[in-house]
Amino acid sequence: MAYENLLFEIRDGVGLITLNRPKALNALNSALLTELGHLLDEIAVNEEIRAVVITGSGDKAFAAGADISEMQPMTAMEGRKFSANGMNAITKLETIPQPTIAAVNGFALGGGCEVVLACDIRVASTKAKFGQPEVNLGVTPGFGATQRLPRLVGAGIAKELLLTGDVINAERAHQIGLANHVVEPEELLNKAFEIANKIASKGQLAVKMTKQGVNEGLNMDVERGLQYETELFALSFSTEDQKEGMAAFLEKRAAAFKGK
Ligand code: CO8
Repeated sequence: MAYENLLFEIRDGVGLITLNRPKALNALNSALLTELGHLLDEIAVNEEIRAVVITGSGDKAFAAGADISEMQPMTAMEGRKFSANGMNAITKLETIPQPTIAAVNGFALGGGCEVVLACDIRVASTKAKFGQPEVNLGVTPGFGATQRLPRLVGAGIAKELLLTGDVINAERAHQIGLANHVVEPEELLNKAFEIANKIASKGQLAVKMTKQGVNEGLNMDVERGLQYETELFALSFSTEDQKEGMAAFLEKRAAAFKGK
């Protein structure tokens, strides 16, 4: 499928998605969000792709939020549809089997920050800025921030960001656990790909089951989560990768995983 608001390429088993509306600071309109949902559906079933990096085009923004000019005249029901479309696409980032890494190159505000929150790992450039400024516009977040931000950084810090609309820099984002790493702008994609390539070199079934274990476990009580981990662990022994990974260790050689 051809995309008008996204760029996509595959580099050695790592998918690179670029949000591509630079004139509007990559603001997320309906067309972009629909395309993102379709692209993630394609990625989810593509076994060639073992990790995904997502970034914004241009040097200013990852995404400066949902598209305000599209949203301004909306009725409540139109707003609901807009939110559901975005929620659907952004939740796919969280639930596709492959790990996702946000490479935050500039403003990640509102819906842009919510895309970042749905990724598994976040790398920020020193130029990145994060915030949930929805209260400045008289609306609540609509693509997951009230739920994902407190789970990531704790309710107290999340509420301060959500209720004040404050924009924070990369260093503060790192301090609160919103960014895993902060690097110079020219190193951003290298760092994101370094992590993605490392993940891509591991046993892929184990990688996917581990992501699933964390995601599903966060919605369970600890006892059921631990039981779920036991089941995933058992399941990993049904794979060729488990036999190969452990044999390679014992034979003191690198494992040749097949993702089977
Ligand atoms: N939507 C639409 N266009 C935008 C957006 C946006 N979110 N952000 C920037 N743009 C456009 C500007 O209108 C401008 O267009 P033009 O050149 O045609 O005038 C162009 O991008 C460049 O922007 P600026 O001139 O404003 O650039 P500055 O460097 O002066 O400022 C900022 C950069 C600080 C990032 C500024 O653009 C800004 O504050 N943007 C809006 C940030 C914001 O409030 N984001 C949150 C939006 S709300 C949201 O995301 C809710 C998500 C949930 C939705 C739920 C559905 C119901």
